[in-house]
Amino acid sequence: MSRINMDLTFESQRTLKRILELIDLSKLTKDDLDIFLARLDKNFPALFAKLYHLYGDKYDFFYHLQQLVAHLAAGIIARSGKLKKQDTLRLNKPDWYRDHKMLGMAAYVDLFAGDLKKLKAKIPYLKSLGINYLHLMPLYKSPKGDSDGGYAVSDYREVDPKLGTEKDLLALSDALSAEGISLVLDFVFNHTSDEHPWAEAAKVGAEEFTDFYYFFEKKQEIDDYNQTCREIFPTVRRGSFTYLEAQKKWVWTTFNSFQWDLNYSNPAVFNAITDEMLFLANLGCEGLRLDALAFIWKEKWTQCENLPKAHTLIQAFNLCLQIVAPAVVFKSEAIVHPDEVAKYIGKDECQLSYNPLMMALMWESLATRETKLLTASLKKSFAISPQCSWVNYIRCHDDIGWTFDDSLAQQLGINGFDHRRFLNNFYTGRFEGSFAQGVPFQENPATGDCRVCGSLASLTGLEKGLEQNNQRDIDFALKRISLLNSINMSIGGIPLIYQGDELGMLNDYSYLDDHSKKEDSRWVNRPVITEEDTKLAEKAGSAQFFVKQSLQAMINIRQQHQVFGIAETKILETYNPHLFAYCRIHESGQKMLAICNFSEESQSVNSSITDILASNKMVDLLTATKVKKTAVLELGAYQVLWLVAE
Ligand code: OTU
Repeated sequence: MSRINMDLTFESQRTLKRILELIDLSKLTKDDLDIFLARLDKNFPALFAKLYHLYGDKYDFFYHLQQLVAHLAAGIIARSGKLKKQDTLRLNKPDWYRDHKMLGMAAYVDLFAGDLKKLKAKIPYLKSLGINYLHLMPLYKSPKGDSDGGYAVSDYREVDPKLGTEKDLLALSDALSAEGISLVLDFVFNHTSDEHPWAEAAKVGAEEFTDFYYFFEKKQEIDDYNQTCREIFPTVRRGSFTYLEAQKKWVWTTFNSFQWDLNYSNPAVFNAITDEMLFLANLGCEGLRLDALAFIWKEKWTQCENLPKAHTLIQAFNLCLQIVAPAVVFKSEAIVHPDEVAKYIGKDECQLSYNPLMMALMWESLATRETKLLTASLKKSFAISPQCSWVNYIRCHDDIGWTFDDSLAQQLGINGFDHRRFLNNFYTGRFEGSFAQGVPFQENPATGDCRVCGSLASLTGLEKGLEQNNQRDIDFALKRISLLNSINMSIGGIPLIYQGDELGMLNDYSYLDDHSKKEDSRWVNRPVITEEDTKLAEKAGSAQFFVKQSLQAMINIRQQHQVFGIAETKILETYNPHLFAYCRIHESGQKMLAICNFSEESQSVNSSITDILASNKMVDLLTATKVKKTAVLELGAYQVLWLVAE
């Protein structure tokens, strides 16, 4: 083992030396050259090892490596002085994303603001909320009509003309950074649209591009793969392949038929996509969301998901960023089994990751009014590297997938299959007595699998409550919203608010009238946010006002206490099936104990749970009231306590 490593290190150094002699570095300034060489010195051996592992058996490996180093040099040249300063800043404070002031929002440019220029005008709104991380949904050129909400990219370097121009994007990026808001962009690198120039070239048989995607002439080939691959969009088409009439070939399409999977077994694809990635980095974003990253490596007779070489690839991309744009971090979008989610998280891979397990199980606990699965699962999976951070969320632009660990559920007496069916029924209103108003997504008749769509407010019961004008139901829904928000804001990680959820926006069914959207129920939770919506949340007494105010109050508390930032999270047992509790422990010794009631009945907990605070006198940060340590603590319906020692 060590011998192989030693050899690779030696070979990497020798290779780098040769490459540097061959490529033109004359366009780099003296400073840039120094930086470039220093970063290569640090990162090239690892990059070489990864790429050798992926592509070492290709006869033209060296050629591609040389091209890559040339691209990296060009990336440094293209990076602005301002961004280079940001690189230094971030390198000196690498854990910036764990700060207690971090607060994210995910938004569609058009739905949230209209276009990029108008979005600039919304910066004061974002600032008033406390947002300092803004994820803009894909804003690149994409096919007319259905483009999977922009996730079918036709050109990574061209802004969707509906939204503006590259100049507008740069202006926005500057304006955001001037206000201390980190821009996060999508890196849709598993696939391109079938209208991307690479796809167009492949269609007409341009040799260089036929290996950019996975094409198959024999049906047997795709039948083989379909035996082991999970179907992601089964209502679009069965299996993972699309037949191209004109070419008389199948093409790999994990998602929609117009989204062609890139072939990363081809080193030219790695290089080409690295170029696109560096372009995005040089626009000034500080985070790249790695879309559908679980699918990027394929091998026959496997699930073609979460394969070891997918990790190698992401680490290689990460090393390229370390060399050119170290201010930029990766966010993993792995909506998969929790053990697999964890594998993408690491300083050298993805520094940030969505937390789909907690998201799904908060909804699970709301439905069951029980917290055993949430508690046991987070006890097992919440802790990650202290150099990394969760991005916690309640809702996003997608569906809710029930990605919990079946074997752990089994230990608690829960059958995974039946439970998912129950959850799907509950959240799509098919379960009697359910408060939720959601819509099914991608029901698979073969497996019974299904996911759920709907806005935070509609899934928690606000839509039904308002419709029936039932104050009791409205109050419960508002409490459920606060409960979920409270966990998102305090458990540890960057809380990500999905646009409109801060305003208590309900489902939007207008997608049913749009033929390019009606088949994709995720549009139910992608409403246009109008001025009226914003105003309604300012109208004292409205349900929406309550949603916004209670969220804002939590944000304000979060910003005042470091314990919400770089601190350890301990998931606690409450010995009450309806309660969920955790303690945040800051290195200064400061602690915050959160206790949450997931039922509409009052619940009590033995006060020994507060021993962890080591004080008889406590304060609930949420209500700013003193709490005395008596034998039992009482929590009202859906009540949450944020206890600290007085
Ligand atoms: C992502 O999600 C995006 O978030 C979606 O909006 C896109 O449609 C999709 O990729 C394709 O670009 O299937 O329903 O198991 O769940 O990566 C959401 C992982 C999705 C997938 C996830 C994907």
